[in-house]
Amino acid sequence: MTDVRPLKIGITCFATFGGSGIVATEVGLAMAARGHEVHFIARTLPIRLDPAMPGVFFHEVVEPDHDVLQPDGAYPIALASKIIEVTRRFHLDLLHVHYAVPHATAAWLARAVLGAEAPKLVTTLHGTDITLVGTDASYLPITRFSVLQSDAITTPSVFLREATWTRLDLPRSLAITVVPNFVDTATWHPPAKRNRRPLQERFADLRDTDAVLVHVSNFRPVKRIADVVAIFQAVHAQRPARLLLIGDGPDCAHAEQLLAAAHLQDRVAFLGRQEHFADWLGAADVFLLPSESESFGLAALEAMACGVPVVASDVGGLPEVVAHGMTGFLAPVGDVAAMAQHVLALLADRGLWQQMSWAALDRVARFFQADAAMDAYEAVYRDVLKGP
Ligand code: GMT
Repeated sequence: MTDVRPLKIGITCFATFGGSGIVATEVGLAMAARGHEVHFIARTLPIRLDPAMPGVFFHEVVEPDHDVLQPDGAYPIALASKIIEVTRRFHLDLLHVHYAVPHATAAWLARAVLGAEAPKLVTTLHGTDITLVGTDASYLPITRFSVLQSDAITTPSVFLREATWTRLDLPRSLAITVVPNFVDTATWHPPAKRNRRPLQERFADLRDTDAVLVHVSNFRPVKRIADVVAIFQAVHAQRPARLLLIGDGPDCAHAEQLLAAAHLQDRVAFLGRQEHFADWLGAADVFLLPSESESFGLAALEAMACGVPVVASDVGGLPEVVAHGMTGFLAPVGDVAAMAQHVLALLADRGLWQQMSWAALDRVARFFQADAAMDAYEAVYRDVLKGP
């Protein structure tokens, strides 16, 4: 008989602007909507989390104020302590942690303390936890150990599953379930009518014929912001264009410098961090994601859900999201000339653009629906709870 009782689920994630926190939050909210009780355990309220939703609880991880710990911080210990406290108070069935270190590590510690009362552990890996942090020689043993302590492991792409087996030197017999990231098409959809008014408010001299390119990220080196600028510069040299930059991070200032040096600062709007940017995507022609590495590329999926073709790097999990030649174009990492040509081809041929826009919507509807992802995660949860 299938076990259908509502579960008590603890979710741990980074609360900052970033794909892993967003996916964790959306999973938690969707599970609560399915009748489960969901406890978010994080340093701050994760973005996009509505703690007023029935069945959703938020538990803040506060690092104890001990002088001796001040200089070094004690976040993983504080997190493990909070997991212990929440588990004991609410009798959690399972913990679903997002991003290997320190979350799976803290969960392992909490479970060791909890012993027989320990909840099951599901770890979702997101990308840089394996490709960057996890393979840093000093973190590798702890990442590998923490991943191995999980009752179930998931990745958002086949690429990341492969990278996890290879880079952590794990046997392929170790089950890793691929659950692709997803979008809620009630939020991420094309506008009923293309509305350029918000653009006109940003750019007083905007013309109807100006092309609009968008990039969304955390502006870290892995996103290759200089390539975003170079692609935009090459496109703008051929036809008037505007660039919307959404998000914030260490490479924002560098982008500003590059744009100023190219005398393009008036053609660009820095919109900062935004929780919901579907309206901006609704006014866009092409989404740019020329990353160095990307386990999935959630921002590209959100653009596709809004009917915006994507031009991105042919790397990591991006080919699993963007179908080259159908919902956008892929080019080798760093090949800004090819990416600019792809953008220009899309801008020059409205028929091609429309075809790709529809294909993007169709691909999202077929492969990246929230409900299908929730069914997959629920199946993982039920499976681990059946185990010893
Ligand atoms: O995009 C980032 O660098 C943030 C990072 C994160 O950990 O929040 O995103 C990763 O997880 C997302 C959700 O699964 C993926 O869509 C991103 O592709 C992935 N980033 C990288 O692999 C660089």
